[in-house]
Amino acid sequence: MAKNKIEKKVTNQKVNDLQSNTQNGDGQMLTTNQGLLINDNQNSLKAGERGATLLEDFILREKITHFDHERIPERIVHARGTAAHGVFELYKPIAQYTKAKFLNDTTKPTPVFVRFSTVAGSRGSTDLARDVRGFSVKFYTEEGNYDLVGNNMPVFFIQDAIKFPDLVHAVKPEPHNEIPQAASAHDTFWDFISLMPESTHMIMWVMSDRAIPRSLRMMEGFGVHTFRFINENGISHFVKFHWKPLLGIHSVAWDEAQNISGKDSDFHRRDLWEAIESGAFPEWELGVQIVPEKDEHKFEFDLLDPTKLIPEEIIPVQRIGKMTLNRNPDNYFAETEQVAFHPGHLVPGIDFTNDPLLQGRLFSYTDTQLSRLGSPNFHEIPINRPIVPVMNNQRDGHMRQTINSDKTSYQPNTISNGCPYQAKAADGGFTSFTERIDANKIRGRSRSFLDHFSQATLFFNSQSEHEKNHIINALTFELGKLNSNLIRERMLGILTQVDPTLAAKVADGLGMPVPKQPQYPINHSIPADGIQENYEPIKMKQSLKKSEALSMANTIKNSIKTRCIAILAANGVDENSLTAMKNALEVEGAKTKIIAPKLGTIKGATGKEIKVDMSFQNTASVLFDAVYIPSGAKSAAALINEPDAIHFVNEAFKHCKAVAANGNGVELLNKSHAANKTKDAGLIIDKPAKDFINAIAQHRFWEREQERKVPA
Ligand code: HDE
Repeated sequence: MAKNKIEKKVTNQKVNDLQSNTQNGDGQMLTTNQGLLINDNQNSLKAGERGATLLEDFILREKITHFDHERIPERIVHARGTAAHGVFELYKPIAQYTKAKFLNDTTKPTPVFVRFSTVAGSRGSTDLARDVRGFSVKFYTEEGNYDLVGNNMPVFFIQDAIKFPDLVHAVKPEPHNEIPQAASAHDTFWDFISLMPESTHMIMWVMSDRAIPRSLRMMEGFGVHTFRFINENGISHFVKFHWKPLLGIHSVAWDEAQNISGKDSDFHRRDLWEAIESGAFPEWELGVQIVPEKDEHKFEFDLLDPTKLIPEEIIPVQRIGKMTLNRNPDNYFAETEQVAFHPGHLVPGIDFTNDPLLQGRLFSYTDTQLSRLGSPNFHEIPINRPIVPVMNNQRDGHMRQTINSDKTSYQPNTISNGCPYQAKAADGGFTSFTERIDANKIRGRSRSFLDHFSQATLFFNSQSEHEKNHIINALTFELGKLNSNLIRERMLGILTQVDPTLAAKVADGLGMPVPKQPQYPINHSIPADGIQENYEPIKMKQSLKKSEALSMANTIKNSIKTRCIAILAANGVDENSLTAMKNALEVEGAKTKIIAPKLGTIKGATGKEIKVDMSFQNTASVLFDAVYIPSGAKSAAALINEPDAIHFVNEAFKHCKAVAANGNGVELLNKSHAANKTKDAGLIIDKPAKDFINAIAQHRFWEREQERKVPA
């Protein structure tokens, strides 16, 4: 009798309640996927000790079959990514613009999951490719998931979604030999770009240092398109989204980027991971530029054109909240790889505009998840699940997780009392913005989209001298890699429309004359009015000549938090000179590593043992932000005898980093290309730690590039 009672209890309990979804294996025995305990995980089942393996070995077959199917198709674009969890905290409600609850409640932080990515390379490609970075944020709000799927550049290459497959085919490795990986410096990319004058503004960004960030934590993010905010009264405002990093916007040098790709192709991924592990949580402020509906046409460009930005001088960015990334994923595949973003994951109070690029994206993202994640049930994967219940009549499909226990899977119904029922707008039901549309159905482009150069010129003119030089060098590098002179010539023609000096300098680097006029493709884009002879790009009035916000030179430079400083030392190093600087740097939040000729320990001048973090064999100066050489006669002499130590200093100097030396440490400096550069503000010789700290906060001394070329 008693036994029966227990059995009944077990049968009545829902199986799901007995199941667990997380597996960390702690203290557990090995099982098959059916929960069978495994007794031997070393040997397959054989006919005799040396015999053939038996087909009946279901344990072997289950294990290998699962392994064979471990990979899923990588993303067509943005395949290489890294992600983190965090929270978004609102500063003050913005009910005047939007009814979105998470933008009105300052008391509840909204959980987020953020995935950063490069665009062109495959999943295993290098982090430091010259490329746009994806910046996708999933807000798990109480009204469902809201995804802000943006980039680290505020504009895009093309104006219409129909060109996206062409763009991506052009930038991906060339189809005949799959070369080059994660690089735009090849014929097909520039062939396409030279025929797409609308990409010129974006090209300025991609050739700038924005395309080689020092850290994912030190780059801006942008929603790119103009979106809409809708308030409780149904009033719409246009909005552009910005993410502003609290560590400032910083980049590396191009030569450095190429070296990092070899020395540590996971550089950005590791940097993000380590910062979060160490408690130095990356932070961005969410900014919005707001344009009232009535001002839609008051700009010198079209708000719907994704190749244009709204200069911050014209519409300031209001900072409305802060995002902090505070937890690394537990499992790369389950979270970072399986997360599925979509610009169409909206909440009430946020809506689209008719930007033709955005409109195309709204189709693409669900479609891509179907082939990548293999099922319309991708929203059930834990990382994609909203924090609110999902109630609808969608059913079944591959890998369905939900066990719907009701009888009805249709609506309206009476059997389930009409449930789940439609939400009224007043109860938070989503309603699209009522936009008046009265138009002919046409395949064409608005004439207001034909200004392809004014903002490219604005961007170039807003750069500091060194940033301009980097753009010129990047274009010379990329176009120099081409096999086709015709493509180079077409690109030079386009550059003449941005800035004559830019075109002249790139042409000079390529050993080519500047073309007299650009050649535009025939039938490139036919304006909506169909007057074909007017399809050529036009230049509109651009009243603003310069925008401070577009130059990284104007970024915050007041902190050395999370910067990595190399301390070069060998036996005989002066312990005080080493530890005083090390401590001073660490107090400011920097990370230091002691680098010596060999791993293990070194002995200080007074005999104290000092642990070595890295040796010249397993690290490189490109992985650090600054270098310090402490005093100690024996140590300096040993380092001078170490070609790798001199190379380390040369490279740091070449990449315009702060380099400090005290006492005998200066002797090593004098053997390097940094020798006798007393006027260089980034060389800190026999000065207190605070001078070095201030120099590191400047990030780089780019002016050094002009003064002295270092053959490192
Ligand atoms: Fe995407 N894009 N995109 N894109 N995009 C994808 O979706 C697409 C565009 C962006 O971390 C894909 O899930 C089309 C602009 C990011 O998982 C795919 C068009 C911007 C990510 C896709 C664009 C972006 C993607 C591939 C032109 C900046 C990575 C995998 C109409 C605002 C998301 C996936 C992540 C990913 C399509 C243009 C940003 C194929 C058709 C503009 C950050 O659906």
